[in-house]
Amino acid sequence: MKTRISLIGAPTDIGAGSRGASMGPEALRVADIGPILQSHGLDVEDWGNISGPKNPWLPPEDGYRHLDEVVAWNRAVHNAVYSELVRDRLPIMLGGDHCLAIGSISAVARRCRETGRKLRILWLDAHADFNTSQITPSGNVHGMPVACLCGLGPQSLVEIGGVTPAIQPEWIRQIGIRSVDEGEKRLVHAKNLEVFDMRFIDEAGMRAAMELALDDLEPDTHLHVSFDVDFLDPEIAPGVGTTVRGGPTYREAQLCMEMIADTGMLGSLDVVELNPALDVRNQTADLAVDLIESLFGKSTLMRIPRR
Ligand code: 5AB
Ligand code: MN
Ligand code: MN
Ligand code: MN
Repeated sequence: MKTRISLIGAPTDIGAGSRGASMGPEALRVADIGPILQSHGLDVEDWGNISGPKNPWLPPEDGYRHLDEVVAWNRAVHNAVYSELVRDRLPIMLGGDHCLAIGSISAVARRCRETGRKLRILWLDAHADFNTSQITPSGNVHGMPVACLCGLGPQSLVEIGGVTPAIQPEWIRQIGIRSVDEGEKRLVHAKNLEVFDMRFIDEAGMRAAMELALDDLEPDTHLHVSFDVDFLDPEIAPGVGTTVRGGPTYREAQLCMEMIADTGMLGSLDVVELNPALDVRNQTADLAVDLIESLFGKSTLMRIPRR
């Protein structure tokens, strides 16, 4: 796995339905994300925050809230993430709301096209984020990034990576899903998204879900993790805008991260939807950093039991 990491803050809630995700990057820094990763021997550069338009907080127009501003932020994220990939570093995009994954993943896909590598995306989330302007119940673009990346969205967003669509639905595995809107559900089925929802995790377990989500990786596959913090059960992660009960427990989330780390193939990461305005004593940021440590290989394994 790459050990050279670049932190890129993207302080905006431009695509969200509640304000506050714009404070996410600072909360993750207060939770010591940089120094903690460094303590595991990783080379960490913190690039500070990129900038973009302020949030005018207006109602949706033609099915999108703040489309122009969302495009501007995603262009900035795309450029920042792409530059770090070209420098052969592992970018961690600190959101910000989840609309920013359009910028980061389009950059990763562009770099994979140039280097001839396969791309696998793990989408850790309570939500499928597969809405379009026709079917969205809210107009909030943080509910649409997966659709936009697959080419279903406004021209200005789907073309950010140069080639449209940026990715294919087969490249994605969604994990932890438990809230999908009616029209969105039909689209998920129509496009054959591979979803390991909470029902699957309840029945088969996180281990089986992750084994399937990580199977058939090739030695040079680029693994991108898009970590929406509302993936986690709200009992342990209250600091998000759109809580949905019944998410992974602390141990299930740890196992998920540990199994990703074991592949040694992590190439880029988004940490999004953390909302410090709704958090209690920064506990959700602390938890996110704890899980990210596991994602980078901190193991809780002390001893291998033998019979
Ligand atoms: B998140 C909802 N499906 O489209 C919508 O947090 C919620 O990035 C989207 O996963 C949640 O507004 C977006 C109801
Ligand atoms: Mn979500
Ligand atoms: Mn999301
Ligand atoms: Mn959310």
